[in-house]
Amino acid sequence: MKKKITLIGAGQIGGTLAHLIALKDLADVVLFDVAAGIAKGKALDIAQSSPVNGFNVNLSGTDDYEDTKNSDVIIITAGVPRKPGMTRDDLLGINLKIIKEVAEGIKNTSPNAFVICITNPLDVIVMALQKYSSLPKNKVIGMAGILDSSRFIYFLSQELKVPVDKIKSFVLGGHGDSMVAMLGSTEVDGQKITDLIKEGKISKERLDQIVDRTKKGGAEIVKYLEKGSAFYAPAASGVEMAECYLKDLKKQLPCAAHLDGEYGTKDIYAGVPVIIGSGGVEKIVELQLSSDEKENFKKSVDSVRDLFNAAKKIDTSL
Ligand code: A3D
Repeated sequence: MKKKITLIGAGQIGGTLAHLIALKDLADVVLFDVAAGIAKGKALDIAQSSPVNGFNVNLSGTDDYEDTKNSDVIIITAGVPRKPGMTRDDLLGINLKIIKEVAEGIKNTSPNAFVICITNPLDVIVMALQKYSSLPKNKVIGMAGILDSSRFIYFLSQELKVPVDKIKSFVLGGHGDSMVAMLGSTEVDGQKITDLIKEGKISKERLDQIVDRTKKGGAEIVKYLEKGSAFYAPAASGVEMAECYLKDLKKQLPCAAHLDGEYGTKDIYAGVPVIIGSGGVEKIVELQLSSDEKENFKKSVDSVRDLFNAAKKIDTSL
């Protein structure tokens, strides 16, 4: 039997997720949205491309949680995206309310699902989702690090004229302006980026500019689009996580996971490398960080904690 992926939110990312999942023949797709027409319309439109693209999955749209029952994976994008000039944190109040509703909708209908959250502000919303739903922490995870790392790798590849698949890097911490590009773990064609600086292949200043562009990568797109935020790369990143879980690939991927002592921090979600397999988050990988990286990671986690404290003031049940 085909696996079942429910997409809560059938907006820009939701629709792109559905399309990518169908093209990969990964699973049947249920698109759920409070705007049921959008969910139904997008499901039908993508389904009508199956003769052209040759995929064989079932797609449907709904605004009834009963139709999402027993999903293997749930990917949540329900919420409001940024407008130009807004930070992700500005979305807290409105998206917190939406995520509470979603948690109520999924917790009893799909208690065994692997739940991937994409709604911003990411780390705080995924933490709230886990608390509201009481679903197991290793099955509730946030998508951000794959996207941030992918942006960084793309910018490096453009700068150094090296194909993206020859570059390895991680961007960790919270999905905000304090995210941390792990330069100590960044390799270009097998060489450490720090060695490339020593050899004069890239200056420290230029690398700092690329790191800064990565941190502001989402805002750069929001500014161009004027309405809405990035959706192609975020959707591709979400699908990679879902695929890794469904196919038990056990890849190491940077994701927002619940930390319980790892990286010297407790009871908070933040971006770290994890192994995803059929058990959900099977392991949190602890990288050796330089003292600078440690300090920046701590600052980033502190800003997530501050924002979660702000969330607790909005909803004291958290
Ligand atoms: P958009 O195209 O507006 O889609 C959101 C959808 O959510 C709309 O179709 C709404 O009708 C729907 N919705 C609203 N309330 C509910 C509800 N209670 N239940 C079900 N559906 C609801 O936004 P988008 O797809 O561009 O972005 C979705 C979210 O992802 C936003 O919060 C963005 O900020 C966030 N986002 C995160 C990243 C990360 O890397 C973490 C990247 C890009 C966007």
